[in-house]
Amino acid sequence: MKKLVNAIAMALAFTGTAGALQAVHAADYKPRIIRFGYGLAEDSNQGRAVKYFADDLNKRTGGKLKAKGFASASLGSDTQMQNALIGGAQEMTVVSTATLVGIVKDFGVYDLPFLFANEKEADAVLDGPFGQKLAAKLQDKGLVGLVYWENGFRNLTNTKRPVAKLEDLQGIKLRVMQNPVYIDMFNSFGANAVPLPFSELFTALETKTVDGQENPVNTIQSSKFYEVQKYLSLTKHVYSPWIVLASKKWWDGLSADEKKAIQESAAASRDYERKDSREAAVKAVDFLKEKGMQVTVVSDAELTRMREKAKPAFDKFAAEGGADVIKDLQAEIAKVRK
Ligand code: KDG
Repeated sequence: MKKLVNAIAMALAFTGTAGALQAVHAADYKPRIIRFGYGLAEDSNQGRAVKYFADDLNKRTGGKLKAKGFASASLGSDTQMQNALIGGAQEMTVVSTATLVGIVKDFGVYDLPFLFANEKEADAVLDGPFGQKLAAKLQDKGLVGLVYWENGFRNLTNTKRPVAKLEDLQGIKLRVMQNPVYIDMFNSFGANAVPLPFSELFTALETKTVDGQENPVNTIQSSKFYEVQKYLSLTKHVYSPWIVLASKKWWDGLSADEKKAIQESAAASRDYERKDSREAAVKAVDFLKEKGMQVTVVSDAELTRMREKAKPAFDKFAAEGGADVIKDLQAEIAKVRK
């Protein structure tokens, strides 16, 4: 009897596999190589998520769609890769939404300080109607926004002094992303904001072209900024999303099955990346302390002062056409907070 049960189980398993294989073969997948460029190191939360996406897509399409990750801005900076996608010279990338403001200005809303209180709010808004509607605006510009990943809450580092209050930022040359909200915000804090591409940041810190920078702790760890930065201040001043992009020129040539497979693998990679990034962030501060960084937890009172100081940056973004998108985003956040 046992032998019969085993035989039936084997037959069912074989049928199941055969069924899955049949589904893959029936789907309209052509053998394709997908160049997926990104800015962080291969051994980073960003690099691990690109690998996860590539493995998942390869499996999902029976080896037909092969994404190849190119780490450390080897295909160019965020803006250079965006332009390569628009021109059809590269298929995919993942970038900070902050670098998209030259293409769709409304993405600057994500750079406003102290918007999201936690990851739950960020996930709900980014994956909900607001985030999807904003991503859809990229289509007219030659880009397809697939999913958001988590870059994370941003914190300050520098070589000059511990930053526990606004006055400690006075005169510090602080590298920021090439984005008017970041430039205005840190100048209003009393720092000297220096916009630079991420790919030039480590060298700028090493040569003391700038005194400091601000990024999530995962990036401070994976980009080894602890080798050239002494002081870390946990401000969590902005929640920074990454967005996974495809070239619209390339995307429009894909079959419906190929688009579906890429969208499913992108969604699976989003869930993996957020979990991986949050687990890594919990351990990153202790790692950075072990590497000799002096960590300052900035008080809520000081964070309130920073929020007030950043108001001109907020108001300027609103006055320059951002008022509606700020209102819409704040309404979505309020729904999650209820
Ligand atoms: O390529 C780097 C980007 O993915 C992102 O990490 C940018 O946060 C960023 C920064 O500070 O430039």
